[in-house]
Amino acid sequence: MYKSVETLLVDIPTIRSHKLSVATMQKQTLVLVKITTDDGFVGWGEATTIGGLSYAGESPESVKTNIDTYFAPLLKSVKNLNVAQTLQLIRKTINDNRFAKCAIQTALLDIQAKRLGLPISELLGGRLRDHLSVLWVLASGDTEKDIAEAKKMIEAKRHNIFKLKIGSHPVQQDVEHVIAIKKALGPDISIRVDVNRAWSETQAIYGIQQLQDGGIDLIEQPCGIENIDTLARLTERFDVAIMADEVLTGPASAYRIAKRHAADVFAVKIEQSGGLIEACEVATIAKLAGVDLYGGTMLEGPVGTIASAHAFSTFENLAFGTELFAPLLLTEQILKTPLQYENFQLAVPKAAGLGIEIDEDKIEQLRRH
Ligand code: MUC
Ligand code: MG
Repeated sequence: MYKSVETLLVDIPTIRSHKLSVATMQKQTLVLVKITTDDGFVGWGEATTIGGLSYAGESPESVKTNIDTYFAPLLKSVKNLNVAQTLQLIRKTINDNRFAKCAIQTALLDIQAKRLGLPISELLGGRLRDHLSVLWVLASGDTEKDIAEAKKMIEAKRHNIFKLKIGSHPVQQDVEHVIAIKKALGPDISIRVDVNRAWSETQAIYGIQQLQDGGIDLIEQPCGIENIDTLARLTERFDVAIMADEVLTGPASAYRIAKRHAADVFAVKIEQSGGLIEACEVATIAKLAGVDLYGGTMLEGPVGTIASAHAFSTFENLAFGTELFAPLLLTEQILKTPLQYENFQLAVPKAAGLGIEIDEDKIEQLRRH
């Protein structure tokens, strides 16, 4: 059934340095998985992460090793199992490795959807929208450069919502940076912040109060992930929406966070969830618990971005939009036809499978050997 499973590491410089509290990126390493079947179908998936091991517990190199050593032989041994049974076998045989599991699941769904002649969204219950709102992340590390970048994006009708990466400077300095950008862009532009776990609870109380007073709309993962009580107390204390990101690692954690009402919003990510199907389960838990949704990214290239778009297109309520902007942060194009970003939105492809065509010659030029 599955003839080959290849994992490719593709290094692509970013258009500028991208500064998070946990890492400063000058390039992104796309982790692409290509699965080929005996009867000639090809499926693609992605397991990209951020800053090696500085963001999460899987690195590009560990994903490649684990797929090549464990997932690939298992998949090649599969006989007469459908996709659901194959995914169940993987879950039973391999612990953790959510990013790798997501890439494999994406490729299997890509193959299945191509077989059926349908977009992947239709295997996930069916899309409710063909376009997704997409914000831009300002993370140059310089207030004036961020303002100029945002103004260009608004004028080009590319993005009119911005997320600011903070947490690498003293709290007051970060707050002043955010408020200066909010003032420069005006009341109609939504500004959110992502602290990426950098603040203690006391720092968070001090920082969030000022951000709330300054008209900021969303506070993402202000504190560490070890203790959801902290997040719950901040959610209870402030009117401004508090969003769970790194702490949200799939359906089981979604259930725990929702039960405790430790966040107003979930940043759903297909990789953090362990796959598109699990991301949809996270969305259902959120719906039942009255938690709003936001479509997150691990800064994947076009494969992971479009896989995410298919999943997010099925969510009933996507109140905070998405951040599926990362292909635009890369200096190289790996698709034959670029993704369609227009009028502040990304189009969800309608062709079968993921609905994108990979430029394999380009990947061959860029991949690590
Ligand atoms: C994160 O923590 O949200 C998403 C956008 C970005 O710039 O970094 C990622 C990770
Ligand atoms: Mg985040």
